[in-house]
Amino acid sequence: MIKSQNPRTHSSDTAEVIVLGAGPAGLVLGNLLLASGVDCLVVERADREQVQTRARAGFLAANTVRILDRHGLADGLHRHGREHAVCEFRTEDGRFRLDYGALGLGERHTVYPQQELVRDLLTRYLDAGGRISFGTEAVAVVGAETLRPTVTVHDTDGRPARWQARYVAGCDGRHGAARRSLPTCAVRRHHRDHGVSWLGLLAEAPPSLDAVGYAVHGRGFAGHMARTPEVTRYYLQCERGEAADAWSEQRIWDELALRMRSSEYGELHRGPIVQRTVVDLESDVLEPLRYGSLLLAGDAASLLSPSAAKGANLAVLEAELLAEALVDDLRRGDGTALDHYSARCLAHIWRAQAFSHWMIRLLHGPSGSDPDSLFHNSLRRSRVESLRVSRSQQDWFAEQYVGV
Ligand code: RFL
Repeated sequence: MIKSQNPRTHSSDTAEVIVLGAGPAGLVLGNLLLASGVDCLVVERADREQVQTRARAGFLAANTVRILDRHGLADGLHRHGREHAVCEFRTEDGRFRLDYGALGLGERHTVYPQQELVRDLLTRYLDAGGRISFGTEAVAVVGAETLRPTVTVHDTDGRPARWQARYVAGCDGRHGAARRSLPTCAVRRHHRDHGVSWLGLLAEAPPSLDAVGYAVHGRGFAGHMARTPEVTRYYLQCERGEAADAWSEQRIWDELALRMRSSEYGELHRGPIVQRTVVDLESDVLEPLRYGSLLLAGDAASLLSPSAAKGANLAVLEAELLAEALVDDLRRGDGTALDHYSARCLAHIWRAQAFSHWMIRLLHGPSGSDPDSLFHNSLRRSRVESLRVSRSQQDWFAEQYVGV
């Protein structure tokens, strides 16, 4: 039996929809299903504290805010989030700023740490009587080709159990049970390793500039993104396979200062590094996102490199599309939207992948001085220069950068 946070009167081993994972995708989906009276159960491997303190994304697209607004889930981000609309590029050819909020569709980001959004969504879900089982690992989805799929789990005490639903929503990320349960013959997996790694850092230090900073340097890329007035995310391109703790704090700050050319453009606000993680820049997309009664959303459906800051935004968008489709099917007996769910999401996913791929090529060049490296670096410089001088290129950038 499930030790759920809100047992209420539901039968504890069945639900109309079992949602795997309590990240942005799973919790938006859970809230929307609950609001439509669909009996759902969220299964989450981590405990509540871990779920609501994991620092990851922070830049919410305008459309993400609209979705959360539509469902009354945006109070926290309106209270504590901050609007953001400027990028600054620093390269060997100088620096320039793009006020992307005044370009393209005129949309801005809202900076609001992902863990705060997750906390809001979780609180809302539980307050509304939603059922969630923390500390419960989904092992596999069995019988997805039938109308009664089963999720096998290890419950909070590590005991095996089987829970049944009409649908299972795989929102359990790239390494979750949903992906593992898909027969290889039923899905195509597109995977690309971009051959670049970033050391992702969270510093207890105020932002050093009033813009997202993208620095291209002969020693590699460096990035700066505000999170809160006290916390800033930085990225440093590093060697593939390098351990996150191979860098001392002194070396991190010296390297960031060098690559961001702080002696020319202003010193960085230094502070303790409170989180570090190596991210290999990869793209990964599954097609289709449905196998019978199992549907995928968020990182379980597609993985993007953080270069375009789209992952959490796609997760929210897909969760809304999936909730609408499931409600149509379960409440109105109309499965049309479920049939189109995969194609609708994939249109957004590939657009985000294309932009993220473009960003990777804008921000990284080969390090050698052989003819091929020199050729590719000249192309990269030319791309940055086009962005600096071409208004139509800037409009395109702005639309893609904030859009999902
Ligand atoms: P999540 O957030 O990974 O949540 C999945 C949940 O599933 C649970 N889980 C399981 N539960 C039960 N059984 C299992 N077998 C399970 N396996 C996993 C996990 O514990 C977890 O709670 O996926 P979701 O909901 O799809 O959301 C995706 C986003 O989290 C992700 O795309 C973003 O964080 C990516 N990302 C960014 N996205 C943006 O839109 N803007 C950004 O600025 C941004 N910055 C980032 C990022 C990701 C980063 N990392 C860590 C790769 C910065 C970084 C450093």
